[in-house]
Amino acid sequence: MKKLFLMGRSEAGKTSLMQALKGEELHYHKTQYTNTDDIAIDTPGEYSETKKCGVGLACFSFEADVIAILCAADEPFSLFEANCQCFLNRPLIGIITKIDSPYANIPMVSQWLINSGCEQIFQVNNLTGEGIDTLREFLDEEPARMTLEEAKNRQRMGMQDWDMA
Ligand SMILES: Nc1nc2c(ncn2[C@@H]2O[C@H](COP(=O)(O)OP(=O)(O)OP(=O)(O)O)[C@@H](O)[C@H]2O)c(=O)[nH]1
Ligand SMILES: [Mg+2]
Repeated sequence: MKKLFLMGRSEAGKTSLMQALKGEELHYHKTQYTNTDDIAIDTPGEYSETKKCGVGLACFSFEADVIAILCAADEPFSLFEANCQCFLNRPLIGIITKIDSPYANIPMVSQWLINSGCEQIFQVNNLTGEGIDTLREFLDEEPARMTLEEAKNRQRMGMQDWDMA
């Protein structure tokens, strides 16, 4: 299973998504620290919201196979600028939560995530589990393993490590 790294503003639904992926009943738990000892790496929203902590996101992300920017469908603006994938050496996906919100604007949030460089976008409702299976199937695919030499060759050709050679 691919190890997922979650970043996004506080209350976006990162911890709820982890609980939904594990098939747990949702229970509120404010994330206050980051650890790698779970199916995904959950981060406090404040890391994404605070410039001084933001660099920690890049460091922690190296423990993961895939990075997700998580945005709730009813967020008023995106915290993440264009081409965020440039500071990450991992594939970047977007996850839109709270698709059930009466204020959801999925086309707008999708566009933000595309602008930020997300290769794929998933839509989920953590409360009902809608969309969770599709995300789980994607995560269940084993990440491609390669040698350092193979990775360096791809980089020399201007490719991402995970691009098909
Ligand atoms: N309607 C709806 N509510 C959701 C959904 N996902 C999460 N929530 C609610 O949003 C609130 C915040 O969820 P969390 O998962 O704690 O958010 P977080 O991103 O982990 O927040 P921090 O730990 O502060 O970074 C909780 O009350 C959840 O029940 C969703 O898909 N739909
Ligand atoms: Mg949390």
